[in-house]
Amino acid sequence: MSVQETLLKHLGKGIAESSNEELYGALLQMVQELAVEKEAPQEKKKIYYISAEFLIGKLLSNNMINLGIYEEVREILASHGKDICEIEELEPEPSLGNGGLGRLAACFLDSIATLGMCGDGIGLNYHFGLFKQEFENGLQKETPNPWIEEKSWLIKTDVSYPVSFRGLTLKSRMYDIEVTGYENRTNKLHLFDVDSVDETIVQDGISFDKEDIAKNLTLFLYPDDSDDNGRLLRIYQQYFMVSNGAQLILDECVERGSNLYDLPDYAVIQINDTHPTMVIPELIRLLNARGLDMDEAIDVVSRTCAYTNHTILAEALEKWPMAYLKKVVPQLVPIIEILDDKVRRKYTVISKHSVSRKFSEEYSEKVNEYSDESVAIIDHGDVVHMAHIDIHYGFSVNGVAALHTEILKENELHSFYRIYPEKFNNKTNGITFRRWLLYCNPLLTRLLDEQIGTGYKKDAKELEKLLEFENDQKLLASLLEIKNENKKVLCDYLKVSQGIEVDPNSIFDIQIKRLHEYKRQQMNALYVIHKYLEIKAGKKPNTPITVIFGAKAAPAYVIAKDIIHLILCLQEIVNQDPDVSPYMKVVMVENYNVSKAEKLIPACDISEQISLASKEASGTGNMKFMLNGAVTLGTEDGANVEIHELVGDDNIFVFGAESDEVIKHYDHADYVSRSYYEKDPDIKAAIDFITCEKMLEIGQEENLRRLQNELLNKDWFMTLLDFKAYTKKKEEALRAYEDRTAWAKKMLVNIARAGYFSSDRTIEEYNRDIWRLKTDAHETCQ
Ligand code: DL6
Repeated sequence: MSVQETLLKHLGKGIAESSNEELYGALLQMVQELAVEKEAPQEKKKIYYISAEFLIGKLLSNNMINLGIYEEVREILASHGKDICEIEELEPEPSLGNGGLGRLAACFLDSIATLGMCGDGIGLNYHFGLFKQEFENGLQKETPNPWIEEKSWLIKTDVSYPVSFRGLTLKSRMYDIEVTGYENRTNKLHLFDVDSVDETIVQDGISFDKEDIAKNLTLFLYPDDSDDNGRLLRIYQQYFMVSNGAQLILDECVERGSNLYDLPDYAVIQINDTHPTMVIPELIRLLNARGLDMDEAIDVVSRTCAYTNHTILAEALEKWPMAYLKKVVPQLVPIIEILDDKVRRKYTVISKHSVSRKFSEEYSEKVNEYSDESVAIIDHGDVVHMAHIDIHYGFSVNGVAALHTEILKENELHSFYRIYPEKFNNKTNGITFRRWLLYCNPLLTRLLDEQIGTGYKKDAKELEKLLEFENDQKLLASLLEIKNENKKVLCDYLKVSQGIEVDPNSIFDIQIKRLHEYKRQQMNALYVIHKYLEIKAGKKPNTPITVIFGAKAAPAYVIAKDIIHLILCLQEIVNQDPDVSPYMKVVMVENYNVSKAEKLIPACDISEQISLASKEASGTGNMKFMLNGAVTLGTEDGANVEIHELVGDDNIFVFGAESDEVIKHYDHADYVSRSYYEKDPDIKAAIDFITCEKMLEIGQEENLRRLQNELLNKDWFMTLLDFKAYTKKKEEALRAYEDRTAWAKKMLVNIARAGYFSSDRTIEEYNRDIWRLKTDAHETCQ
């Protein structure tokens, strides 16, 4: 049956006579049907990617691209007077993630299927995704973000497991979302839920009864954990996810022929950050219940699980008080105690008894450093360090960019690295080019197809063919034209969605990411103030600049919300000042999410990647911008370092303290932000402005003073350390933009060198070094 016939079958009437809602429903059904047809036989060994977040974004167009029918459908619709973009707008975005970590998981599922690997995702079916952000009186307001409609991608299955908590057993329900690879097989994302969840208990924004677990378990992604009940709820969620995952994995492996002793031949479980860490003790518990003795179970699980670390921020490395675990999952407590005991006994042995004298002398220093405490699972305060379970009882530990992995090895996880050097490896993150080029930038895709052929869609390194055209004036002009077109589209969108008018001929400088002090949106905001003061003083830029932000702040993160308030105040002051607005505009995009990123990234000239060096594990936005021809303005942090190496000094703007210097400042506790304020008049002027009369007229004094005070007296992420270098480099970038041909060359080099950051490359590396699935000579199940 042709695509048109299939569509008509689901529609039950003519295309022209159908509403966009009807067309959306029919397309969804058609795509699901085609995806199911691409389900492939299960292989003997399978990768299970377990994650609290899968930031999948809208699926309709992405799936149609992967199924190879997007263009055809677009044309069929157009021939009946229907616009595919309007239909896409109807799809609610599943915001089942917070940021890079969740989006990475979604890109990885796409690549696993695209590379023909047998692998599924395991997560939770949150009824409300990450909150919807609204701006009210210059402040962020959070409201629920529902995404599940009658017609949805979720397929209800019969799979259900009992999950027991202390005094409560719930029966789960598994829902599946089909994950179709680009011109390849369909895998699944399994999302677990409970039928008793009740959306009506949510009141007054995003508050609800945190103790009614049967009703609230899968209501929200990352429920507020600023109180005990919120923290307990997170443990309930995590255990629910891993217990279901573990039961599913064991059942599937047995079905494929495993006798459980040989589990590592049938499954590899990639633990995405520490939220799913309890899968380790849970699998041990289940294997023990199914007849393996404790040592055998621990050995089997240790050869099946691998861990990815996504952060070095101490506060983001999860630790749960034993008392909480006892309250929620007492059945795991004895197992965690055994795991801890084994580590402690081993370390006493290694460090004090069973090593030769020579070894002990050579390592006497290290022995001290290997204090039982630093690598222990349960510390003396009776707190469980989740990452320590992963490292001791997983067979692989990876960081997500070269610099990040080095920092893990040499600093944050150094004690572990000395024990298990063979476990540590790097897997630099990647992004799926299907969504972040083919879908979001059709103009650039078409140009690439014409210029270098379509091979890059399967082998991203082929983008390098573009380098041959570095001096091709026609191509360079086309790159500029496409950027300009994309900027115009964004301008229209900003006008319609937020009523903000922006000049498409201005330089689009964009910082979109979670709001966190280490990412330093506050430094960019201080730049806006600095520039505002310069323009007021008569120093006008040749080309106007539009500074665009998009970010959500965690509801309980006070300073992050203050930074949003500062940006919103600046948006008002700058855009309404007739002396300044012709030269600079500020835009804070409301409710930044994947769909908005898809509109913003193709329109960007300067990509702001300005985290404090050593703090951003990788970043993936930096890769998306580069692929779409934006030039990075960034610190030597995360994957920026690799971008720098790939594009060379001429095609990136790098500034600021490097990670070694930053780490020294932390070690010596010698960074004093106030001294920068006192020494430098520009810094002083920018900081003082935060609470100037004009600001206090439109802003909330409490928020502005608190932020100013934080920057002056704490500034944990060293904004003022890098501020001067940042403004200087930004001016250099703005000047460089004036030479349009030279800028177009920078764009070209960035696009051409982005191939390395395809998530297909990342997944090939995971498979080569960690998962070891057979991708060509398939081994089938028994
Ligand atoms: O690895 C994906 C993504 C990285 O690109 C970001 O640099 C990193 O911040 C993020 N990590 C997290 C975990 N917690 N924190 N903070 O979201 O992972």
